[in-house]
Parts: sequence; structure tokens; C-alpha cells
Amino acid sequence: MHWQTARFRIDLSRPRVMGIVNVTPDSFSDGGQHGTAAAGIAHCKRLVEEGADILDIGGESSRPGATLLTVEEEWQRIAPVLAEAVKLNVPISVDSFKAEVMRRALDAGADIVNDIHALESDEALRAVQAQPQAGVCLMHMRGDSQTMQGLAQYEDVTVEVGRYLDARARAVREAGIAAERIVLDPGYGFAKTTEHNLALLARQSELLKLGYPVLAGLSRKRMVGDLTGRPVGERLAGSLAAALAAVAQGARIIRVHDVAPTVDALTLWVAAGGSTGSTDRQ
Ligand code: 8Y4
Repeated sequence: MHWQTARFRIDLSRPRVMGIVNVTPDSFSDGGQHGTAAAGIAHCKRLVEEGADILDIGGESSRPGATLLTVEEEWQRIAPVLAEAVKLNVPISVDSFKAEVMRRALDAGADIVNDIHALESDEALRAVQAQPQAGVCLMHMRGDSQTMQGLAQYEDVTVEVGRYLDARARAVREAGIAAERIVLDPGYGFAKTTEHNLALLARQSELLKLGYPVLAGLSRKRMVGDLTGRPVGERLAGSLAAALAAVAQGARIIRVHDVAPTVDALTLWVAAGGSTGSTDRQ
């Protein structure tokens, strides 16, 4: 099993780690634009040294209630980081739901588009279509960062997320994007309560029936905080266990903040013969 991206065909025979690079002035306290870029580039290099298989670079916060950036603001944040990151010899994903940012990022050498709106906008679909080999991660959510919290209502969250991702993957393939370029993501925490996230995690392997690799992002999220009672800075152990649970339920790419500990945990998991979901008994 592989994920085809612009420059790299990523081997998914073992679970892969996607390292999160947030290029936001508030994630690096010095505030100024040059300092933000320099810190973002340093973070990319650090995560690659720690063993990240993919870097996911984003300039806009997807958190509930976060203020939205213009294309120019978002691009000014990520462009200088992307320019250096593409030299690091690892696949680069751009975390954006804006078609113009996707277009510019792919032109600048990004390999993957990580769209929390699963290419629902025709313009975003066209941006990915325009690059013959670019990879795409299609994530489930409802509404947007402003409205999603009120939309966390499901009869059966796993079935509903599966139906949505199936419909999005079909639409993307009908637009001419090959199946091997597509990865699906249940979107933990996006229009979902902790109860929904747990139900989805327990049955995540059902999503594999759709025929695509699954990416999971649970790192430091509220579910980990709710279950452990820990603030965001103390969620590493919970996040590692969540990563292993996601792998046991078939995830092939794990999106995390803490790359080195996640690589170690996955190395031990695989060496010890831990389940990786897809082929062995569930
Ligand atoms: C602490 C730190 C608390 C981070 C919450 C958060 C996903 C994603 C995000 C995901 C994919 C986040 C951009 C939310 N989550 N993309 N993006 N999958 N594909 N929150 O799960 O990390 S941002």
C-alpha cells in the first residue's frame, strides 16, 4: 500500500508519522513575521531529525472560534517556511482549506494538500486537479471552525463519517484524481464530542472498507484532555496511547506534535507485533 504524492510515493507498509508545523505568531511568542518564519523552519528541521515521515505545514488555526486569515496573510506566513521545507527531502503537506493557498503551495513544491473541508469547494478541487500527482487528505468535519461545535449530533458517528468520506472520495475520483493519491481522515475533534471521538476510534477500521489509507490526528486534542484531566501541555502519554489505538484500528498515518516519542512508540508497537488493523483479525 502506497500514498502517491507530487514527489514521493510513500510506502505505508508500516505506520508513518506526520509532524505538525504550526506557523502562527502565537505558537512562537516573539510575534514578528521574520521570527515566526525562522522558528517554523527550525521546527521543520527538528521534526525531520526526530524521524517525521511527512511535515504538515499550516498557517491558520482550525480551532473552534479562531479568527480567519486572508489568503495573503496565510500565504505570507507559510511561504518562507515551505520554501525551506521542500529542501528537506521529506513529503510536505500544506494544511489549508483555501484554494488559492493550495495552488500557490503546490506551485512552490508542496506534495500534499491537507484539506479539513475535503475539497468540497470546486476551486479547491481544481487546485489539486491541476497537479497531476499531488496527494490529498480528505477529512470529515461539519460546518466550519465557527459553527462546528453546534453540529456534533450523530445517529451513528462511524457510519455517518464513513458515508461522507465515501461520497467525497467518489467526487474527487470523478474529477480525475487517482485513488492512490487519496487518504481519508475521520477528523477527530471536528464537530465531534469526546464520546463521538471514542466511538469513532473504536470502530475506525470500518473506514478501511472504503479502500483508502486512513490518517488519524488525535495529538493533544480535547479527548485526551477529557480522559486524563490534563492540560494541553501534559497530554503526551495520552496522545501516544491514542496514536497506538488509531494504528491498531488501521490508521497508516498519524498526525502528531511530538514526533520523536511517537516514532519510538510505533517502532516498539510494530516490533512487538502489535496489530495494524487492516489484514489481521479485528
Ligand atoms: C491542542 C493541539 C488541541 C491541537 C487541539 C489541537 C487535524 C488536521 C487539525 C486532523 C487532519 C488540532 C489541520 C486541530 N487536526 N488535519 N488539522 N486531521 N488531516 N487541534 O485530525 O490539531 S488542527
